Amino acid sequence: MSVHHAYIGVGSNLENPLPQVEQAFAALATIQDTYLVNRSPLYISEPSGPVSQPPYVNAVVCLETEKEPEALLAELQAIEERQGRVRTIRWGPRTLDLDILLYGGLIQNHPELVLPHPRMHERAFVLYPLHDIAPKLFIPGYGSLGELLKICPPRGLERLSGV
Ligand code: ROI
Repeated sequence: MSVHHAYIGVGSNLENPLPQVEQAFAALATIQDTYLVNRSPLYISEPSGPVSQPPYVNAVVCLETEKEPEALLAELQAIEERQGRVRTIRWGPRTLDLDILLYGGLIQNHPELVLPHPRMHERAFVLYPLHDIAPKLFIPGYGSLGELLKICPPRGLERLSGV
């Protein structure tokens, strides 16, 4: 059984986002054959995308897991559902969004799960919290996290101190 590092993007902008994200950390820590290694500070971020909606709370978590990517994705979707996620409009607001950003050095293009996450390299609300917990990370296909940060200003992004 091999162990992989998986980085998970966490986001919420409905129904009390701060407790939603804290509850998600707790739920991620209970996944079988998986260990929660680290979590980033929390950030408040302006919504990106075409739909007008409230600001997000965002963070990134590092997991060590024996689960295969698709099995891990199923666990994340179960947590989203338990926290009341309703999939309505694309790019719309959500109580909880859990995205697999990276799964070790894996590159895959399956329709149900593209790795690395196809938009992570241009999203400040992903790159900055990721850098807090893994500053030396290399994103397969995109380059070093440090270089990506240099071309992605932290616009509309505010780190909450003390968390
Ligand atoms: N914008 C921010 N700031 N944070 C998110 O987590 C987030 N998630 C999304 C879209 C709608 C693209 N915008 C976001 O899915």
